[in-house]
Amino acid sequence: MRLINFKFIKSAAKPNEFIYDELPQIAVVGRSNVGKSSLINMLANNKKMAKTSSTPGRTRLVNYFEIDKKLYLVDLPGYGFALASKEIKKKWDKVLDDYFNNTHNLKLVLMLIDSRHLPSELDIMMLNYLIELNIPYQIVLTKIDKLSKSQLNKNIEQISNYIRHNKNMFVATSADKKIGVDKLEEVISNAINN
Ligand SMILES: Nc1nc2c(ncn2[C@@H]2O[C@H](COP(=O)(O)OP(=O)(O)OP(=O)(O)O)[C@@H](O)[C@H]2O)c(=O)[nH]1
Ligand SMILES: [Mg+2]
Repeated sequence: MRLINFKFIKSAAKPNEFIYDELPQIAVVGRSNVGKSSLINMLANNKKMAKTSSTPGRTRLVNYFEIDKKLYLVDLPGYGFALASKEIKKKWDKVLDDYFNNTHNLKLVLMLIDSRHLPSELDIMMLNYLIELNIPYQIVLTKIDKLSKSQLNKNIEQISNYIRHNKNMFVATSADKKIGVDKLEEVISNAINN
């Protein structure tokens, strides 16, 4: 399935602002700066769809994008922004927790991990959280353009051993080089048609 028409619907900060209609939702999570918004822009083929920033921690809200009147792609707040105050961190975690606990039409989470690094403690926490809540997820590696082919293969091996997930299950992406669009479209269409 091709994803064609992206439309920004709204930003939400709390459960009474979330969207609960019948359309399936696919959420994008990952630490601050991992490339969530850039990935959405890559899929939308529009660099201005989701706000990206070199300043980590900009997307503090749940941002809903409707695609082809078939689904919502949801840009979630990044976790683990080192410079955020405790107060802000608490609020972010709460937004994530609220979103996952209240969104019953959530079909899949795209869990983004930077291909250059081993997953952080917070990534592991998020992964365990998804497993605990029984939420289907897809591991997506980002920024692969920053690595050589051999370094990428090495990192994929290490990351897969580290989190004990089969490396064949990873989707490797680059928003810069537009790598991974077909695979992501396939993953998303499978998720909403199940
Ligand atoms: N080279 C390269 N840079 C990328 C890629 N994806 C994202 N970036 C850069 O990484 C930075 C962060 O990207 P964002 O998409 O804003 O990250 P985010 O996960 O949405 O961050 P928050 O909203 O702060 O949680 C930006 O400077 C992007 O240009 C990629 O595939 N390749
Ligand atoms: Mg963002």
